[in-house]
Amino acid sequence: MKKDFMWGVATSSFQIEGSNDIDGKIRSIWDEFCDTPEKIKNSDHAKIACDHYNKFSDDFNFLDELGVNCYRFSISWPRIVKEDLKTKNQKGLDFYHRMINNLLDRGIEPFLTLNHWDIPQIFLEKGGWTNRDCIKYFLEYSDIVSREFGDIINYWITHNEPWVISNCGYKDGIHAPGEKSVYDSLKVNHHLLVSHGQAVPIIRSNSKDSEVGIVLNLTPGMPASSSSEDQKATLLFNQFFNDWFLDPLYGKKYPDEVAQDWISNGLIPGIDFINDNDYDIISTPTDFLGINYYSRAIIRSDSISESDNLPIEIVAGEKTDFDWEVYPDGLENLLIDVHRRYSPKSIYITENGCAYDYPIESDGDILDTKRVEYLESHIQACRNAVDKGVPLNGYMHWSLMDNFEWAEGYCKKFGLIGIDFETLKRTPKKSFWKYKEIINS
Ligand code: IFM
Repeated sequence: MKKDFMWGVATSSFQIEGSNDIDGKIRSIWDEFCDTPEKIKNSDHAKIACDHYNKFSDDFNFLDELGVNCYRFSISWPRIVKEDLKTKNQKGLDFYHRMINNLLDRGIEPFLTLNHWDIPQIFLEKGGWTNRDCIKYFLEYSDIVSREFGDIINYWITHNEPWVISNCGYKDGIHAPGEKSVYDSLKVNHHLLVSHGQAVPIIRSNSKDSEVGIVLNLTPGMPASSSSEDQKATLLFNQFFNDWFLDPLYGKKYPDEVAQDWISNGLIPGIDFINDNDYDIISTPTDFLGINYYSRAIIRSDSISESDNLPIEIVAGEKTDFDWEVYPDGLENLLIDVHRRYSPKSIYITENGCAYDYPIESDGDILDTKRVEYLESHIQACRNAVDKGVPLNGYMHWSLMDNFEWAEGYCKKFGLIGIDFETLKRTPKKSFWKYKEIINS
């Protein structure tokens, strides 16, 4: 890897900070969702989470120990504005000043994400992402944050995983705000992408010489067999999951086949929410693409019966606690494919990780051997892609520590550091020491 390769870990505000109602923070859609019965496993909530709000400096000692040179985090929008979504809440901004300065003092480069899902409840009440008029509030927020931190932040991310925001939040209803409409989810996608394109020049003008990008969760689909039905289903899956975002961000239109499929199945009346200039706005050039990679998807068509289809040729290998297959080759191939088809100037793996729950041994260790294997094999996949010419400039593991995994509460553990959520004691796992060794070598 290059000498200046970015090695880091990633987190997000709502998942780790806690202190959800102090220092002037207004309510977020995730506070609301957690308070709604039966939305979160075990009725978990994030009022304390990892208490990172109070413990960030101790947590950053672990970054020093690891030897990372970057750290990806997100700003909580509801912390830094008042109910009018225009007036700054200085106490919230001051928290992030303390945090960022703490990182900079350690020589660690902060990657700042503006939207990692915990948006103000009042934004939703004004219409939220389904209402095009609400884009202006996100731009206002982007302006406030980039003015405030423009001279100290060099890496900006507009949105994290628009696919998850729209599909889990507006189509499947399993994330806040819990809506279930295919049409609305597509509108949300579109407005997220337009707001991204409009935020880029605002951030650039407030933060000269910085790099600005967006983060997509990409999951390559592969046909379960060579039948034409499985091939067709795979094409539609890839257009829905990956190309729906990559195509417009890199100068094309939304992919047609999947849109026609939704229309002919009566799921949507049409794609009638695109204004004249939108494609130009969405494809505003960026400095990097952030890719979150966890797994691949093996696609089996449901348009014919199993007995009429060809036998399955690809079977998923080992799976993590989230039931996501461990498939490092998918990362190498994805990087090569994205580079070949879209040529982003620069790519960062902004998330990659696995959910495994391991107990604390009697000597105090957490021997998460499967995470160690996952880490090593996926970093090797990155290395292979770099050797094949992909402009991959960094790898950030998800996540620094176990945290609030959205609808799954605290039962899915992604951390390099284990957290006892009763005592908040931190315990670096075997994978933590392995990652340190990899970075140092
Ligand atoms: O925890 C999430 C994160 O917030 C976004 N990307 C996927 C992670 C694991 O599910």
